[in-house]
Amino acid sequence: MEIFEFQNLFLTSLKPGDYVGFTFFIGSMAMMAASVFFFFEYFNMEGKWRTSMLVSGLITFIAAVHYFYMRDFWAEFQVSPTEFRYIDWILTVPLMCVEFYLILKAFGAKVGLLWKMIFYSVWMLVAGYLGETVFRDSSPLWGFISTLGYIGILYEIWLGSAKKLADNSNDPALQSAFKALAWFVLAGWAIYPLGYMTIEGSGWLSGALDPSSMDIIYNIGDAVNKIGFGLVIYSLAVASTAKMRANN
Ligand SMILES: *C/C=C(C)/C=C/C=C(C)/C=C/C1=C(C)CCCC1(C)C
Repeated sequence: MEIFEFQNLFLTSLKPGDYVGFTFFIGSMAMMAASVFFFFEYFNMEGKWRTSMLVSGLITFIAAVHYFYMRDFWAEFQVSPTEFRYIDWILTVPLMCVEFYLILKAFGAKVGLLWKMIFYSVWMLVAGYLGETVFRDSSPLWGFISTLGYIGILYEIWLGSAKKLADNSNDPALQSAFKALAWFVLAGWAIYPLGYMTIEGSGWLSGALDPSSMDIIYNIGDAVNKIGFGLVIYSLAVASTAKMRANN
């Protein structure tokens, strides 16, 4: 019995030419490796930077666990694992908002800003989920509703209060890291709507791209954004920790 289950765990098949399956497999390994890295680097940081490293590690770790499920689900059914995908996002995107809050906290960020960003994220993801599932035929409408939430987040970090806090911080290291994160949200997160537009039938790109491109696009987006975001936080933490040690 035990041997049977053990075998089952490794019987997931990855067929030649299954590029979506490949990206799920690579994604799960990349997320796992990034988590180990961020968790271990936690010990090299000072003070508040430890919390930021922990959150970076949690983001990739939550993604890694979901990627293991998504990889197997895909291998078994060759169907998008939409539920696992959105459960992952609804946990990890708010944690990315927490990263913004944590780096701005020392410069006066209030919890209200965090909740506002989380609200926009949840709005964006719930609308996207509805467009991919129950209201698939009207996916452009739900994509539009979702985009309003995305614009809310963009507004906060490019023009709104988050941007102002960064500008007023007088900390060049913080400012350049904040700018890099803001670019991830503007350019990196824009990868996701492209994947969404491949929804068969109603998606604007569904004539041009195969529906299976959706998962490849989402998987690329996740690798770029979750690991890239964490690495920006990591470099900021390294620089600030070095400064804190030099001042002591
Ligand atoms: C780690 C996961 C991340 C950073 C996921 C981000 C997801 C988005 C920015 C999704 C955005 C969408 C739209 C703006 C419109 C179409 C529907 C979505 C949900 C794909």
